[in-house]
Amino acid sequence: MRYLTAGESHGPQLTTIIEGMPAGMPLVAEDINQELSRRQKGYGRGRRMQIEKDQVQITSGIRHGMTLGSPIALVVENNDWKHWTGIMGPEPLGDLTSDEVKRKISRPRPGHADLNGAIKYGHRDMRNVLERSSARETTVRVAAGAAAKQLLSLLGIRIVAHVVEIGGVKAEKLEFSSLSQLREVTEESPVRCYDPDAAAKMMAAIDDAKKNGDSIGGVVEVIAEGMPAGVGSYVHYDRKLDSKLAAAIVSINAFKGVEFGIGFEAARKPGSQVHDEIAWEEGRGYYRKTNRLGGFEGGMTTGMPIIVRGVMKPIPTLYKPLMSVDIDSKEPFAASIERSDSCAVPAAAVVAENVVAWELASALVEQFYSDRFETLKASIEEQRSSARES
Ligand code: EPS
Repeated sequence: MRYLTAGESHGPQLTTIIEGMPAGMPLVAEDINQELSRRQKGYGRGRRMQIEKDQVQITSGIRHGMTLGSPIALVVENNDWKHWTGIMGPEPLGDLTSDEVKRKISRPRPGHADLNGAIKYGHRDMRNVLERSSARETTVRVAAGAAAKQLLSLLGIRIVAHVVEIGGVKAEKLEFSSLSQLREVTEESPVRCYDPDAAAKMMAAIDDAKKNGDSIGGVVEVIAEGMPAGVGSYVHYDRKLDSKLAAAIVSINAFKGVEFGIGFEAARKPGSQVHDEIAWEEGRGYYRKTNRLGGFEGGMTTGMPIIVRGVMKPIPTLYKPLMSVDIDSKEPFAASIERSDSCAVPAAAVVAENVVAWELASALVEQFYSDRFETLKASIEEQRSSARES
């Protein structure tokens, strides 16, 4: 499966075209809208989220609530577009020079794509970069992920993301009884955190950052249960599923790192405290007594829960701007101030959940017969039972 996205943050709409989704899978707009609305929430979001109410339009690939096997096109309109038509429209400038276009940006924000993008494409107005590098694009990545989540859920695979750290405040590793319980609790938390004490401190840290014109980052964790063992590959570097998940996480705007299971702790522990002992039980088949490796061995799933964490840096758009250089005059200046979020970690958790879902669904579709959803389901069932008996 693959997808492309198109669209600028203040342009008319965001679009994605998904290819390779099996035919005969139930999928309706509501499945996608639920995910879009989850992504819009979160303590620390800025005013833009009050303007938008993201709703998908399905313009191809689905008929009478079922996938057809043809490309699925999904569109989400930007409500803010009506305020930006003159600035962002596709029509030629007419009598205006590009310098006279409102909201021109010549002062790149440190940490953002602005300067490198301008150098790459030769843009003099860095709005040409900002508009596409904006995290607004994650709206349709989530829309594509929502379709993938539907596929996983129909195959009995559940996936939940939660926030484990914001601005240096770490959540306690509290036990949860099931992924449904984790989902239920974190869905009610304004920062998507399971630990209520840490959540309160995270919100206070976000308030502080906002008051100081600053921004803060954090860590999100995605857990997926029910993947069959043996998905991915040890024979080809580019088919290792953990590497695909790592790339998906780091491709989210502002994400700078990724770890699986105990992650970087593995560097500090002996092998006997890193690897997971193998056991077998009638009816259940093979399992690991612990899950320190986070569901992967040799680039393939072990059948244990997949646990992947991503690190998000603070958003680079600051009300208290850092110093930069004006690309027209080459004079030092305080970087441009653009309206932004002081913390988008809770929203980014939803993005992480959806991009991981995409990679898992995509790996299943690649590995098993997948033109028809029913046959995909049957081949995965067969793989599950042969893994139990082998
Ligand atoms: C973003 C800046 C803000 C965020 C935006 C990402 O938008 P605006 O420039 O319109 O205030 O709200 O995120 C979204 C619009 C979104 O849907 O997540 C940025 O510069 O990356």
